[in-house]
Amino acid sequence: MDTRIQSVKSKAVQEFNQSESLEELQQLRVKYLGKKGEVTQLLRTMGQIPAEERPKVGQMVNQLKNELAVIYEEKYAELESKIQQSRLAAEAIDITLPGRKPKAGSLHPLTLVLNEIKQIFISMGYQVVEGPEIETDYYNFEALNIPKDHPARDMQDTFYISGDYLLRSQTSPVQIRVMEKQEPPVRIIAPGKVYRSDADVTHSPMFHQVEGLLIDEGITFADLKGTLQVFARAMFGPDTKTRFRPSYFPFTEPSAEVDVSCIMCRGEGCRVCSDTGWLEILGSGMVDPRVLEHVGYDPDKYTGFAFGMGIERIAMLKYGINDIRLFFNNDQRFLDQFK
Ligand code: 2U9
Repeated sequence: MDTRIQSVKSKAVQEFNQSESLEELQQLRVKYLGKKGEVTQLLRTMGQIPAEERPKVGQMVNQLKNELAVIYEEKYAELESKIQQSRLAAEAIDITLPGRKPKAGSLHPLTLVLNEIKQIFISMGYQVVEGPEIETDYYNFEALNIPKDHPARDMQDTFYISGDYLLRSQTSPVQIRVMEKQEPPVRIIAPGKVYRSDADVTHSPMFHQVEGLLIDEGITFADLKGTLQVFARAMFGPDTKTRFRPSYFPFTEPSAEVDVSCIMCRGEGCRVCSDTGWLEILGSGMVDPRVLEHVGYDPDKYTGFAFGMGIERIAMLKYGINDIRLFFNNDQRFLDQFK
């Protein structure tokens, strides 16, 4: 019996010590210490040995049982700590690595240009006013002296909604609303989205305008010229030349389109200005007396000038952009260039 106990002991001790996983260890516990385990079997065979030897053998088997239980506990703790160590090693974080910088956004090129335009006119005492994008026929056309049969009213140009409503094709209705509410002097710019049924590399069905309006006693075309000259130089550089060409708009008389000396070749002639040396930047004119009458201003007492420009056009000229759709595609590679 003694040899049997010794042989179970040495086999068990060796196997416990060699086990490499908790599962294996668990199986060994069942194998030796479980209900049908080898040590339990030893106790069961006690009946076959002489009665006087039983207490001693019983003691030996119990001692073996206790020894194996201790080895099991120690091995269990050792394996668990090994698992813990390898998990910690795998999950280790190198706190000396530099952190990831959050990617900073940037202002859209149209916002940059609009901010610049606003700042120039604010510095000349203008107020910035906004208004609705859905307008009525009256504010978008009638009050601006655009007669019913004018081409600007064609279904092709204007997006009609229903009945009397349409998407404004210019920001002029904003100025009409201001004039209805207040007496001169008026000195405002109206930036915002406008809509026209037109689409190619230089036209988008939605684009942005800034219009300006100044009404007071004794305002002349010289004030218009001086104001727009100051604007052109602030926007395109102090050496910028301006040129006023006669034009026609239903809401201004006389009217003029304004060119600046080409910002690429400074007037020498190049591809950008089609060898003319000039780039058109905006339209302008003295407010037609009929527009003043519409809002109840006395045209014998007050005169004024107005102008309008497309922000996309100004931005395309300023940054040398050749396709208007780049502004609206949200291509990060394009937008990142304006940081
Ligand atoms: C009122 C009276 C007159 C606004 C004006 C223009 C000339 C003009 C175009 C520029 C490029 C439109 O975006 S564009 O296609 N605009 O040429 N706009 S005068 O005249 C007004 C506005 C309001 C009460």
